[in-house]
Amino acid sequence: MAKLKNFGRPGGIECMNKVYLLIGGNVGDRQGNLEQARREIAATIGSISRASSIYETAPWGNQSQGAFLNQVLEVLSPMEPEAVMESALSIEQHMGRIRQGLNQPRTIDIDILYFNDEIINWDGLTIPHPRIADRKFVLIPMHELNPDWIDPTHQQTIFQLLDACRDELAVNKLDAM
Ligand code: PH2
Ligand code: MG
Ligand code: MG
Repeated sequence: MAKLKNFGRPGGIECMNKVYLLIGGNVGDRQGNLEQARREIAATIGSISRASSIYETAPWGNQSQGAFLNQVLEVLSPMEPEAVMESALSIEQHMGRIRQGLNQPRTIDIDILYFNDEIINWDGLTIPHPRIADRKFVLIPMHELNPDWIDPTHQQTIFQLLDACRDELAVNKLDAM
């Protein structure tokens, strides 16, 4: 039965899914919150194989809120997409995130950008994340990690998406601190 749920994906413990996550927040101890999120992601979702620099980014959408810190993580996970999403939600919840609607300030947001090269449109779960191509705060750290990654919905590389992106909001690397 386990095989059924895993349809389309090879089995075996050596077959990890490559998952790109965006983490970010603009409330409280922003760096500390990213650090805690990384720790909890590594403990529950899978090992973090690569992490981008941390960027300070102007708020996209609702601009009357503080600047975010954002980071992209490459995670190797044995989990299915739904389980990754549930783990991400539970980390957000116990880190004190209160959902107040779209584009509101938050202590931590964990978004699934990519799950292998899969396109998933289930109730409540859309992968790739639908607004990657519009947001430099996602494309710039993703480009730092893997410029040649092909976005399966656009059939373009991250380099091409970044080159075409018209978002003008500030995205600045935090110096190593
Ligand atoms: N997340 C949003 C809305 N706006 N802006 C920045 N700079 N960074 C974010 O992570 C972000 C945002 C919705 O999740
Ligand atoms: Mg988000
Ligand atoms: Mg989110």
